Amino acid sequence: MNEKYLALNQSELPERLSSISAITNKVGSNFSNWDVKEVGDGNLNLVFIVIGDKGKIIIKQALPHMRLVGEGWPLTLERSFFEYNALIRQEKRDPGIIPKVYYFNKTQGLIAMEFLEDHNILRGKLINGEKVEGLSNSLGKHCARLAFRGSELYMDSSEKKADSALFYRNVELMGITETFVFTDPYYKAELNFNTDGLAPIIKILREDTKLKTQAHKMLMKFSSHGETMCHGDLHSGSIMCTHNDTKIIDPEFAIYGPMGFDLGMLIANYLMSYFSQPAHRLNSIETSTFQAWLLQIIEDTIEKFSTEFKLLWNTERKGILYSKSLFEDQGQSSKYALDSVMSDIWITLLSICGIEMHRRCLSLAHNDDFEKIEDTVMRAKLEARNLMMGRELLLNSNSIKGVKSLINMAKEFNRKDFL
Ligand code: SR1
Ligand code: MG
Repeated sequence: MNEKYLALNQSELPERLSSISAITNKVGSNFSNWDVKEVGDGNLNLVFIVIGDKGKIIIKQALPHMRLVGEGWPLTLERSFFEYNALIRQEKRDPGIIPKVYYFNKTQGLIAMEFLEDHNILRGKLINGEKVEGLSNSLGKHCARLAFRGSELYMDSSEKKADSALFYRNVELMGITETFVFTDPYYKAELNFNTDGLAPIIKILREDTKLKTQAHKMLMKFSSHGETMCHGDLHSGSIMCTHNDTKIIDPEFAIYGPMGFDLGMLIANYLMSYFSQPAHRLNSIETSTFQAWLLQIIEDTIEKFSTEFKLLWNTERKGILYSKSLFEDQGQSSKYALDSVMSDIWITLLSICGIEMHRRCLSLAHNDDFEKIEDTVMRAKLEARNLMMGRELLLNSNSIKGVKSLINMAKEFNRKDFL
């Protein structure tokens, strides 16, 4: 496997991986019996399930181009290096949240990891109306642990600086986010597409210079405020669940960026699921029941995040930021400082949430929550609610006080018709 990069395919994979003991230890060495399926449905990579006499494994390999667009959009294989490094850090900062990693090969852009056989992608589960026990607990705590333990609230300063320097080299994937998330939704970019009928809403968004300024204020934060390591792409397609267990996958977009980035993207994906529910449930009772569950998930996730972040603040704050030497050691409370940090995270979260709600309907990479709605008149009507709430979040992130206001706002936009 140390030869030049070559993309794997189903027929050649067994022989090519048969000499890697980290892999044969898991699936067995009788490679002629391996059953291999390519199951990747993401935007960037190949993903294989390999089943052998002894067990099953996932092989993820980066392609030298963007799978979604094709060979016309070349990409380096480096993202796999960043994904591997992010996985290691996620496991250290929140043990058990990622699939087990067995092997990494930089030249081949290849990671071998645990096959989460009983887990499914959260987005599909939400489209099907399946609830997940413990979802908010796992993800709220995870976002807090990743944010806190990757920052100089916790890390040794030189280690954190070295780590952020490493991840700042993930320029290609940062570039994708900078373009497709923060910029393309707000003008007629070449690769954009949208549901027919949304033109009046798009006009409102693209003519609003204050809105575009807010979006790029957040881009400045994203590209220049390396506060902590973020997963970088924490949407419902990067989360896998059983009915009561949650794992996070695909951190190839990992960056050192603002606290609140991951949580904002996650909440946006819950809100998009919320607004799309009328198209996926059989009747209004089912719709409102599942929508109520989603809003509860949002509320609980933010609550778990806050509680965990506060706990870490009080028990693990050993870095240079807001150090105990300035507060507790002087016999003073650090509550004002904590509230101020939390308030910044909240404003970032709301703004990123609004931007993610925009890009998933207007830019290149859309969500199945809306995309699977065949009736385009209905899709446009539901997307319009989502887009307009995204606008409200972005314009008024400073004045939305608390999660209850966010929940009430979602209910209000869910009742409105904009088209
Ligand atoms: C062109 S890549 C588009 C999107 O797919 C990934 O999952 C990220 O969300 C990225 O923005
Ligand atoms: Mg991904």
